[in-house]
Amino acid sequence: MLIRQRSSSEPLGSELTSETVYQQRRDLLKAAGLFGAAAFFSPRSYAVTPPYELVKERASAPKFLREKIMARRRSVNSTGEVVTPFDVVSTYNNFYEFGLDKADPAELAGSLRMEPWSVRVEGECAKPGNYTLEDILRPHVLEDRVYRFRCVEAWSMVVPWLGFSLADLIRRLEPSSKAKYIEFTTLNDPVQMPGQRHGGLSWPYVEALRMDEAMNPLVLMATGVYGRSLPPQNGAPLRLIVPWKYGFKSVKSIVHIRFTESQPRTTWAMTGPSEYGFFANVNPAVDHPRWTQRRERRLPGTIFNPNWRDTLPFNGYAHEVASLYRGMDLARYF
Ligand SMILES: Nc1nc2c(c(=O)[nH]1)N[C@H]1C(S)=C(S)[C@@H](COP(=O)(O)O)O[C@H]1N2
Ligand SMILES: [Mo]
Repeated sequence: MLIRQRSSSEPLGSELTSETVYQQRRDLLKAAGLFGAAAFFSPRSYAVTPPYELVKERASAPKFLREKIMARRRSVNSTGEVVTPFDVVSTYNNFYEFGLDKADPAELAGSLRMEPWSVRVEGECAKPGNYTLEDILRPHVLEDRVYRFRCVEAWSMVVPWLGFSLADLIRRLEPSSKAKYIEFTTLNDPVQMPGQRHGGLSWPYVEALRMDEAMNPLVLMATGVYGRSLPPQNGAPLRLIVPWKYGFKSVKSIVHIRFTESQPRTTWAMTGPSEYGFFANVNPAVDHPRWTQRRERRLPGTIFNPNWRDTLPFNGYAHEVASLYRGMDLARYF
């Protein structure tokens, strides 16, 4: 019974077994000569899914969120890759509202007030309005989803996010036939966000997806990571995760959602139109003007071992998303 498919309702191995037990199981399989076969025939099997330790809830997250997180659906780490440690995921951040240095957000975002939190929904939809975070989350079952995450700066991580499909939220909001895009905006509050007091980007941070991209089941509205609520530096209490696009599309700390007919003006595409496109699909064949996108540093690395690896088209999610771009010249629409 060691080699088998796991259904998504079963708990993760990491919750049931310690690292040692896992290692013993691996050794046992190896001894039985089964490990290679298991890895080859059953990449999603229990035995070969790299486990990860869940992290204890530390923030004083709202009660309803803690309850939702406890009741979440567990899913499999289908990347087949080892996840990046929580310590790295929560201390090496891009969140320019809290400074330009990777270490700034972990140091400065702790003051972000997440209660109360609401999201204003407007534009081409039947259900506009002001939704509290609880309103937004109420009907959705949260799920652990391990995704590769690739920054435009050529580093990458593997992260166990916790959230629900954006498509389910969009269906609730009933976009009209005129809605061709969905736009997301980050909180704009220079009192809480020191980076907004010193220029940098034009605030607030805005990102958007074409509606068919947004409806793809991979797109996650994340509210947690590593089995706990999101640390503020990772975009608490609600952020987007679009795993086949460069990290900058995954907008943090969302307070505003708008359905539009025309393509929204997004922050990075406005800031550097020759360097950052609207689509921003991970594409090893299209270099950034200042560096190659062929390879990436998988975190954590060291100066002695930067852990370089080849970047995959659509960050390895081509079979799920390439059809969205059929007939498009991806060098032109980068
Ligand atoms: N509001 C906002 N969202 C943002 C950013 C930002 O600066 N502000 N940085 C983006 C970039 S460039 C990346 S790589 C990811 C980083 O997410 P992480 O810190 O959770 O790894 O967030 C994205 N979302
Ligand atoms: Mo990024």
